[in-house]
Amino acid sequence: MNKRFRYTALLCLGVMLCGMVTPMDSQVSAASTRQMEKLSRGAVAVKVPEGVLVSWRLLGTEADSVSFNLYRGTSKVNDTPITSRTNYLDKAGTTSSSYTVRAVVNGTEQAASPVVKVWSSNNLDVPIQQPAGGKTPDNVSYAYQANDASIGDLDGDDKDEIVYGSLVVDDNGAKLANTGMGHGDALHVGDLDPDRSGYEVFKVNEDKNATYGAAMYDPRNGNILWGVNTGKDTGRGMSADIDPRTKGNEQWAPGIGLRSAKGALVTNALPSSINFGIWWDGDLLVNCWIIPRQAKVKSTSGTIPTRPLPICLPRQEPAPITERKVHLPCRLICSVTGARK
Ligand SMILES: [Ca+2]
Ligand SMILES: [Ca+2]
Ligand SMILES: [Ca+2]
Ligand SMILES: [Ca+2]
Repeated sequence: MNKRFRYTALLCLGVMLCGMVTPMDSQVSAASTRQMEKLSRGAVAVKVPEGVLVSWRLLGTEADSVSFNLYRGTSKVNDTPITSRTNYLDKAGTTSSSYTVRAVVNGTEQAASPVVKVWSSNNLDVPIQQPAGGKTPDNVSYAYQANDASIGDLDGDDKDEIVYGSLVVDDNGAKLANTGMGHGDALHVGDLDPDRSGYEVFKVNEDKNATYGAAMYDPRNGNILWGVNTGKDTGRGMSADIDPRTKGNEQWAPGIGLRSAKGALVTNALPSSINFGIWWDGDLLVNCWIIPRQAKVKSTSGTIPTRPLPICLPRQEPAPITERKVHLPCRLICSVTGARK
């Protein structure tokens, strides 16, 4: 059951936060020494054509063996405890329904979560506060943008480092690493290669003279793990686990094809989107987000392709790339109301 996928309803939040998708691993180890935020069950109920989809968090402190009961008012919705996911489609739900979730541990139902009502809209705006700019000590002007940086504990010392372009800044403000390859329009930080300890960064580079138009590197020291020379401004790049045939994330960008976490060429056929990924359909593979729709990553038949094929499906209704740029939904897609495991 530890392979089960638990997720909340997709919430494409209108947060203009970040130009870099940062699929950090949200799994929390109970043994971690990092301070854990005390989170509620985080239930969310949204109206869908088939009823009401209710989703909730699996807490980082909960065992894989936990199951759940879902209540609409005082009526239990599910026949047997929900064991395979943290969401449930209540076909009898309406916009006036309200829900609670109860964990079941060793056959005993736990306390009910706070009551939640069905959202009046299936999206949630999260406004941000942009700090004012200023001058550095050496009198250089600066301003903040919400897409400036990604963060994570990259060196394992339980403090967060900052990834800013090719630079990695240690938690004390000192340089931790720098690939020296300058600016890029997209980077991804996470455990992209589970065979290597720690996190990896996959980044595309704008400088056509950069050694690599796209490269994966170790953020602890800037060492390039693999890269592809494209000889051009490589303005788009994605990293997500979209193909179960190769372990860990796949990486793709114009001019590099689809690459495994080790940099091996999987196929030259690029997925139909190089913008965003999202866990959408309840399994462990990431789906590509294409405006105004999301496309399944896997074969629509549910079987694993036996030969290299474009992985993101469907590819019909292609939008001109300029249109896709204009219609990017937001700068960051993430689960802020739930958790996956
Ligand atoms: Ca750290
Ligand atoms: Ca550090
Ligand atoms: Ca790794
Ligand atoms: Ca994979």
